[in-house]
Amino acid sequence: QSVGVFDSGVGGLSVLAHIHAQLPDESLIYLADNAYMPYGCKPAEVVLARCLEVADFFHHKQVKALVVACNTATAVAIHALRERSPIPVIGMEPAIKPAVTGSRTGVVGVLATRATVASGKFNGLKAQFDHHVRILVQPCPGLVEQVEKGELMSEKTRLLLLSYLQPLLEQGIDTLVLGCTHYPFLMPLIRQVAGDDIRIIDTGAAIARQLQRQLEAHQLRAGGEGGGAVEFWSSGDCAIVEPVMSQLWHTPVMLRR
Ligand code: DGN
Repeated sequence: QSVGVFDSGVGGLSVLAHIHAQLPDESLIYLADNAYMPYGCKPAEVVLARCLEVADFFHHKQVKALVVACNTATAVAIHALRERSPIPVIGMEPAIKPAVTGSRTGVVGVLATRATVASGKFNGLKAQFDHHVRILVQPCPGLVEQVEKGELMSEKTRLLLLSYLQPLLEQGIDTLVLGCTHYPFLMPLIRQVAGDDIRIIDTGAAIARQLQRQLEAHQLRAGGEGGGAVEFWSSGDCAIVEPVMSQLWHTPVMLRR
């Protein structure tokens, strides 16, 4: 039995990479829901309905656990997915707690999509910590699209990122939380713009550890024989998505639809 992993597009590959490294014997099925990309600027009902359809796809694949490798989808759909699903469902959450704990300046930045930033789940999380430090939240429309095009280092991406990061840097952040699974692919550019002194937190590794704990707790860990295969699916146009996935996965990907 495989573990299912999905995102609105290619961003969740940043999480998939951590899972594959942490649990190399687990077979994985990744679905990029490109036909409905981006989730980040759609109304919550639309994202929720889509997530339930994606969950049906994985139900037919008989996966043993589901990872929602998208902060936006987690923020709007994780409760509904857990309610309807007998298997463990693991979601993303911007890593505000570790960011706050480690901040020296007491000013922390969070980059995320508009939908994540507008969600009750995110605001509830933020409210737990913003007495201790200032949490500056920056929605970043357009960044997901740049990653979907594979434009990780282009001038257009750099200028967009600069416009989002500059105000945070001017207000003295020392820590930056990547609250969208697409953004780790922009790490080299974020480093270039933000400099070496800023601590950048990506949640992918923590999610992989959480998946491991859940699989162990439910006695669902792979036996070790013949596992470790990764299957890639997309609801979008494979001719467009496949090259970008191959670029981000650092290996030619055979995409199914
Ligand atoms: N990768 C998604 C996230 O983590 O929020 C965002 C994708 C989108 O559709 N905007």
